[in-house]
Amino acid sequence: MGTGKKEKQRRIRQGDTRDGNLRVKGENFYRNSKRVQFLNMYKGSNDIRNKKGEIVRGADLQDRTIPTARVQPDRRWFNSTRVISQDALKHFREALGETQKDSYQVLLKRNKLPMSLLEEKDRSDSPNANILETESYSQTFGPNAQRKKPRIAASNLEEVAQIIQKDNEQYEEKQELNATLGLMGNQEDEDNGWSNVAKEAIFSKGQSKRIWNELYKVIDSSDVVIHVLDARDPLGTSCKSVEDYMTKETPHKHLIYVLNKCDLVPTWVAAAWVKHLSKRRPTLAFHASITNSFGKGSLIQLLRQFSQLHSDRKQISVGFIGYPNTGKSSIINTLRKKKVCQVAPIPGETKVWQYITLMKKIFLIDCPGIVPPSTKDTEEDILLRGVVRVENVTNAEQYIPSLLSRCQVKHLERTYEISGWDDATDFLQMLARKQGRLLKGGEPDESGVAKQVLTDFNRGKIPWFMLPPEKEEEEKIKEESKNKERIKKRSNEADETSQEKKTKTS
Ligand SMILES: Nc1nc2c(ncn2[C@@H]2O[C@H](COP(=O)(O)OP(=O)(O)OP(=O)(O)O)[C@@H](O)[C@H]2O)c(=O)[nH]1
Ligand SMILES: [Mg+2]
Repeated sequence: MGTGKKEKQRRIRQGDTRDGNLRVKGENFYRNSKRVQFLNMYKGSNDIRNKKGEIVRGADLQDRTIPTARVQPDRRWFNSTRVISQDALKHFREALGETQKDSYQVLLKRNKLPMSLLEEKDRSDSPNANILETESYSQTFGPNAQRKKPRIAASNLEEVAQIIQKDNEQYEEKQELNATLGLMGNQEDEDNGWSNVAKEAIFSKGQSKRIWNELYKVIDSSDVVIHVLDARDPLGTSCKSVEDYMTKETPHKHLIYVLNKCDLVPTWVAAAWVKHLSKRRPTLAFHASITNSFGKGSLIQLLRQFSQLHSDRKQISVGFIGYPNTGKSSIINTLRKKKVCQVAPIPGETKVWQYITLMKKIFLIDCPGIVPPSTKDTEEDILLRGVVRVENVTNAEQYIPSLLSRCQVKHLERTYEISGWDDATDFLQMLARKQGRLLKGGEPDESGVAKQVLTDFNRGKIPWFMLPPEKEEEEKIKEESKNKERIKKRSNEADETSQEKKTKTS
């Protein structure tokens, strides 16, 4: 470091030929005010004494005079600064909780909100007693305490039994959910060589670990998940456990229903189902067909809206999930107006997930069909949802009675042009004779015909549909009133005839 002259010498010596306004070493050796203040702190730290050696003025830190300074009274001095009053918290919870639960509203920038405040702890698992929730503090403790005896949850044995039953049901539901949520608890039992029910292997289609892994891949990579339902039996083809999983683990993903195959049911049934399902989630009616579709415009419009919501992203992915054979791949083909996914009238056509570009900003993901394992579903339920390939079923005729119970007689009569059967066996025999499907010795080929009927049922040749719960009740009430009217008419007629007889005899 040196003065300007020395510095110039050094640069010449070292061959530094740069010119311009270079900062040279030691160019500015003046101290600025901050530095001066800092150094004075050291300087001024000595006390000043008089000749006798008494301190006249103490060093800075030895000074005894009390400065006039006041601390601002604020509760932040005494507490964590992240404090919110109970009222404000309650208000926040109510307002945001409502928005979060409403599937028609979207919370943007959720990670900037204190979402953890919304989650109230699951009290059922915590051993802490929450006395103050049932009794006020002053009634429980202190001189005015009124609580003498402990409160017992049940007053007699019956109530205890009820409580236990309720707990048990909750526990079983939880177990079932755990079994379906990828942990596949049921499967392990089967690996050990035993299971609760003897089930044919084909009835576990769509439940394998491989398919569930595909499902999780699809859910993980999509922002919008479209749950495809069969309009003929939407409740049967909905996967409750997957929905529960999504609301719990991925609440920020949008889940909507698409009611496919609307062409196979009357319009009023589709409308009733849309009304029923819309209470839970946004629902669209759809008919997948490349040439003659329904609902395509509104679905694309909805996807566009989602992509606008996430305009900060480069693209959004839309996953299609649902039971096998509900038409997930067909919907994708319809949206693209081109055959981009393999489609077949047999379940399990799509084997692995597949990415398809719909627009620059919207990607679609096709997923293999999944079947949530459930202990409640019977084999008939599974078969009649079109989950299983009919040709692999043994003794197909055993499922015909439940099939007949789901269809109306007039539809069966119209489809097969036969009438007047008593029961399922009679129906099959009649049909076999009509179609000339006989075995050796003139025996009707019941199992072959049964398989054909099942296939027709699943492919939509036989019209059938389930009604939403509200409609079902309405229909019941209507039928009851009709029956009553009929009975009234009959009794009136009987009265009239008896009166006529009386007049004749008199
Ligand atoms: N009538 C009618 N049939 C449909 C409709 N959508 C799909 N299908 C038929 O349903 C069958 C199954 O369609 P896919 O698209 O292969 O079903 P998927 O859900 O992809 O089935 P997996 O890949 O096995 O899970 C096909 O034969 C389609 O022609 C629809 O809206 N109306
Ligand atoms: Mg498919």
